[in-house]
Amino acid sequence: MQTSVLLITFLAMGLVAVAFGYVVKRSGTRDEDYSTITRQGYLIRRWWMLALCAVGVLVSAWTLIPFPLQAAINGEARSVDVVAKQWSWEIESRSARVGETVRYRVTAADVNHGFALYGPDDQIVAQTQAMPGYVNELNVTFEQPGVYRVLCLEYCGVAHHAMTAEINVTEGP
Ligand SMILES: [Cu+2]
Repeated sequence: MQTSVLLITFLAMGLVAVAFGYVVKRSGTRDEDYSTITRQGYLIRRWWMLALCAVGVLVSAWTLIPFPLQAAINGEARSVDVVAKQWSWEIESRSARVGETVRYRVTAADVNHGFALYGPDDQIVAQTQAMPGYVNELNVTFEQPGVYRVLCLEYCGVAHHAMTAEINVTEGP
């Protein structure tokens, strides 16, 4: 992966250098009337700009509508208090059902921690800061059964790596 990225980078740099050299070689101090070319260029630029704006608006709308942090709550969410402290998690309930929405109310007892929830496939599902004096609410709708892991995502001292917990998600009503 790293090697491919390096090769692609060098290739792209080479292409830019060739294009640059070509332009420098072709440039001169000839006096010519460029007005038709300029007019054409401005026309292309205007339409290109409008097309890019349209694409930008469409892509933004398409990707922001299912905004992951504001996952819609279908019906009731169950509140679960979470307190982070050096170096463990105090989680009111360590189980949930598939399809259930849990509202984790996350705070910290000492220093800043990071509450991160990883799914059974080790992909991050949701995360929020755990801060003393604040309660951050994180709505999570569990979509697949299995063992979810809570890891601390904010370096909080020598045993930061040991700040883990498990949440069991099971199928059923
Ligand atoms: Cu921590």
